[in-house]
Amino acid sequence: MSAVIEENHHDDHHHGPAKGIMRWVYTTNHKDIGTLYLWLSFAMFLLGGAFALVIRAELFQPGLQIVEPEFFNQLITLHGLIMVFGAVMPAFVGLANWLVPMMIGAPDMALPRMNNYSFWILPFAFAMLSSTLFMEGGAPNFGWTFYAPLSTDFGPPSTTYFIFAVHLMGISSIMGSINIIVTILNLRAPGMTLMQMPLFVWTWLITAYLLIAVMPVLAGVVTMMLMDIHFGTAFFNAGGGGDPVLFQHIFWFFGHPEVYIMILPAFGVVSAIIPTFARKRLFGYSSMVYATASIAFLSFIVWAHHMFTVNMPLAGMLYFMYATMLIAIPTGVKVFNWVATMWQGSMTFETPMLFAIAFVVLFTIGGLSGLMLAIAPADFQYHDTYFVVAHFHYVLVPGSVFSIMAAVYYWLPKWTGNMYDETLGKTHFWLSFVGINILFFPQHFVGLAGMPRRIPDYALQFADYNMVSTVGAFLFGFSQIFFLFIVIKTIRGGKKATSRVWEGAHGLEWTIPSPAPYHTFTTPPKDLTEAHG
Ligand code: HEM
Ligand SMILES: [Cu+2]
Repeated sequence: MSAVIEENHHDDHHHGPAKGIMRWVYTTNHKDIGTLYLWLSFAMFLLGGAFALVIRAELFQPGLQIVEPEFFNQLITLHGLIMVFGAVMPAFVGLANWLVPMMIGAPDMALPRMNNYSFWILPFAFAMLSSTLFMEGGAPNFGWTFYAPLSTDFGPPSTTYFIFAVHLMGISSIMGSINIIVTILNLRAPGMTLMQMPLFVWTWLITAYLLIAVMPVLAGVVTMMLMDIHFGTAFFNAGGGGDPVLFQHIFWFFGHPEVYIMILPAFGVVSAIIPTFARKRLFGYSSMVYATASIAFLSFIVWAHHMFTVNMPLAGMLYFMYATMLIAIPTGVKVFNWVATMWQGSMTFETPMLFAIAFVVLFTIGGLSGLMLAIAPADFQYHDTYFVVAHFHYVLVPGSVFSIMAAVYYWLPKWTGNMYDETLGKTHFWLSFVGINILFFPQHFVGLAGMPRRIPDYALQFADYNMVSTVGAFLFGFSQIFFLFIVIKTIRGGKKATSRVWEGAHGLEWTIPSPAPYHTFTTPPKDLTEAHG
């Protein structure tokens, strides 16, 4: 084993990191840039979470007036935008930056300087988006889906800054995706074929293609909004010969693949963690790869399941209903393979594994409510209710966010050289697990009973469930401050981590010391036996 470490480790050709703040401004090192993305994502998660807690406080009881309805709309809009574009997406790009080069045995990302730019655009984009709260007329108030003509004809003046911020985020994502694709296709260690890559690398390769395909669509629709607002066009204005429903088609042609952009990398993370703590190779590696590719393909052809109530032709409704149900098949393959990997494994339940198992169980709950939403006639009842809010939070929070937390606990010892405190980790897990289910599970029922989303007040019969949900929100919210404490504590010190860290782990990143040296694999690894689980 140490021979493999020595073999794969010698990188005495390079100096260490520069000193001081300028290190982070000028860095082109994939590990530094990974760290920057992860901290930005955590900051955005806390900001988006704070907005969510104010919303939940307002919804604790009907008739409360903690915030004005107008401001409530702004908070919901910014919460959705910041959580999706500021928390979840940058977190996965951060993981890709840290892990992809190490997992394929490459010295760095293929385009290091572009990597620096891709990151440093984001703080400006989110500063601009958040500062709309303090602008005349307030922040965008039309939901994260910013439907026209609500956004174009009735939006606040800050809508233009929102559009600029979306353009910047898109440029960052597209540059980041080009970098990931070029790195994976060109910098793999000699002898590592595509079907030998760790699944996390596969999920990112496919996600990067999705991003390159749909971020320009997002840029297109906000540019058409800009034209309608400032240059007198009428793309989405029926009075001017335009079509408001056209906006929804273009938005969701981006929007649905977008939700898979937030979950495919999570599938990769879970596929790395479960084999490690089950001490068994991943079941059905190639079927996992094909399932990921088919989910990505199907994600392009189902967008109008978000629009069943716009009065589309029956044929269209039937097509989008059945096409959406098809996605359950490759997703089912994945869940089956994770369960089959655990089956008769010698399992241990360290914190990453607890988050990974919770991901499988709770994401499946989110998937099942997704299937219910796909049934077009039933969706007439569910559409724009809290059932939809419960659905997407189950796939996004115990889904994407739990996988990111699992990833942080799993690879933090490799990044810092220190083991985190297992008892604290497990406490954070159980607080999050209980909090998230108290928060979102009751929302299924008020939704089924007809409670609309995006309203600051509601009928009395929904009060009990909302009270419970708000208690869950604060429990979950505060346990994330605890998570921050655990991460900082681990960075500062703790039990030293070995190179392998986890006995059952597989992957080239576990063949180098912990903490991972500033430069790794400057000479391609020869021994690839460890390459994937
Ligand atoms: C941390 C715990 C979270 C809490 C307490 C929370 C709570 C909420 C609440 C109360 C709403 C408003 C629902 C309504 O009245 O219409 C909402 C909407 C939303 N949330 Fe969350 N959320 C959380 C995490 C997340 C995460 C991690 C994401 C995404 C990655 C997310 C994405 C969204 C989106 C997209 C909306 C819809 C916004 C809109 O209607 O325009 N949330 N959330
Ligand atoms: Cu969708």
